[in-house]
Amino acid sequence: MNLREKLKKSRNALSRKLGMVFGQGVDEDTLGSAEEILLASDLGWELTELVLERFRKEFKLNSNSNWKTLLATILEELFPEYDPWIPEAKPAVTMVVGVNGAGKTTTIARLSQSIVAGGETVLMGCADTYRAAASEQLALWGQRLNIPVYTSIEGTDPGAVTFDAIRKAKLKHFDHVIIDTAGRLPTQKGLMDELSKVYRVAGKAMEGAPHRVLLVLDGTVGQNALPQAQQFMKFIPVTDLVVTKLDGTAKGGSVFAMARELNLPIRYIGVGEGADDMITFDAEAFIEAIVGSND
Ligand SMILES: Nc1nc2c(ncn2[C@@H]2O[C@H](COP(=O)(O)OP(=O)(O)OP(=O)(O)O)[C@@H](O)[C@H]2O)c(=O)[nH]1
Ligand SMILES: [Mg+2]
Repeated sequence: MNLREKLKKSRNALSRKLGMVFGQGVDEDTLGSAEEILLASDLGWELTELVLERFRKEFKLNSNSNWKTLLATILEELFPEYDPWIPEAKPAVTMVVGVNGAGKTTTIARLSQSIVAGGETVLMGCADTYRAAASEQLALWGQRLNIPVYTSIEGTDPGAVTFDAIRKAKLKHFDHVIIDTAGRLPTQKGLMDELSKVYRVAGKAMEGAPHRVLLVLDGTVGQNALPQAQQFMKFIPVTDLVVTKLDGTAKGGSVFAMARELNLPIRYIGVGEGADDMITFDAEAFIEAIVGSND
């Protein structure tokens, strides 16, 4: 996959524009214009100021510094190194949560596909029981990718489906089970309590489950996804982040703010609607794709 191409909008908004501004050199005037560009790229106020401060310092010392190298260095320092997730339990239970339409179901399909490609087995469980269309959507992915899906009829208790899916995965010796949940807003208290319940029920079906909780964030929402994410984290112990739809936005800079503010590893990013349009997040590659050389 050509990540640069997929992240073109963000690269144009950030790197190309900065290139035009810094073509005249880095000074107070051009830093003022850079501020606008960084904010428009959705880096957020705090990070924007941090970047500008580092630029001021560096260019005072050495006016011949390379702004791209410097920016890439600053951004890379924002991402702590996280160990890869290596599940010990079998089945390893992953629960996927997030607001409506964030890309949860698509993420589950893609993740399952990559697990199968790696030679392991996975059961996709649908605890989004409010809409018949939700289980149909997951079932359709299952058919397309040839991956088994556990669903129940509309209106079933999401906890019950979660319990049964995990039990089935255990009984049939699946390596992974991934539980899809209904989209919800953190302001919907009843639905958020229900999510906590699904989480607890998973632990009853299997000790230690769920072994990870992925919070899926819509990249086109950018900075505004942050307060929502923080609310989710109050109800359920989120362990990892997924940022989707980064192909459709110029706000790729928000990924840096998400990593910093939420202090959780970003594991995957979505860069398209297809089954292959998700990649394991790599800070260096991501930065290279949006800061890298000009077109
Ligand atoms: N362009 C683009 N579209 C995406 C990406 N990920 C998901 N989508 C689209 O976003 C829409 C919603 O995706 P779903 O996976 O159904 O989202 P969801 O969170 O399961 O939605 P609900 O179950 O309704 O809460 C679909 O049209 C997806 O094709 C992505 O990385 N890029
Ligand atoms: Mg869904």
